[in-house]
Amino acid sequence: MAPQQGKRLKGTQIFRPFIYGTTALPFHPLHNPKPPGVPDDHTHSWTVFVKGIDDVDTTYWLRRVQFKLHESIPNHVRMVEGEKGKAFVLHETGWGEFEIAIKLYYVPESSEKPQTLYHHLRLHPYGRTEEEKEIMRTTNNGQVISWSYEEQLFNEPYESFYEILTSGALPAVPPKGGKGAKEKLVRSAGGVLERSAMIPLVNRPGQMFSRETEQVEIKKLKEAMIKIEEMARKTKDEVEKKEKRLKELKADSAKG
Ligand code: SLL
Repeated sequence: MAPQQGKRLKGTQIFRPFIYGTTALPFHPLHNPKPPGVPDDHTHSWTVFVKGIDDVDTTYWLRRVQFKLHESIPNHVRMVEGEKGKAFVLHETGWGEFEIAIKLYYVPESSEKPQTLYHHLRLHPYGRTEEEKEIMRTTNNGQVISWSYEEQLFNEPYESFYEILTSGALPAVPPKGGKGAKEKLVRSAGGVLERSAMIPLVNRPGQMFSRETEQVEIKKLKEAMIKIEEMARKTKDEVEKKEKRLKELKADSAKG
């Protein structure tokens, strides 16, 4: 039976941002030497992880994470327990890409059932174009990064869980203010970021999810939209021209 949680907070939703994904690196005698005992056919080392945005602690809502790897991997179902301020992470080696099932187990106070996410392990540079793949080969020291930003939404949380989520938390939206209004992130003595749902304003190395990234993405989408509208207009013009020409031809042939 679920512990006593008080009542659910009607009409309340609360979210916590997090990141999950994989980072892979090919073995290389100099840059990434193969550790002893790794089978000959393994070509890459890789990690899969779940962590807070900007390395913020997540263990006050996320208790443990189960990673279900490819069945060819010994002991392929792995449970990682939360450690305050640390990512949920597995380090592996292998030769092939596959889908990883990532099951999130929440703290008991939440009374939430576990939820599963799926992530495709990428070992090889990927992208829509050769150019994108080339960028991947030549940046981040050749690491193949496949990370996703996600928001965990708690819908109508129990009162006691809401307390846990919000005690020491900062507002999700930074306070509006003059130029000097800065986002302050609360760090405990150990340097652990506390219960923040804040999305960083700008990128830092290894932290690519921020308002800045969001703005760049929005700009890209807007530009793409303008391009599409232009293409649609051109096509429409061409169709109109052709219809006109067709009419003329028909009129001509009617004349005999
Ligand atoms: C593929 N369908 O053919 C995928 C399977 C399996 C990857 C990939 C084994 C590691 C180990 C490993 O990398 N398996 O034996 O520890 O690409």
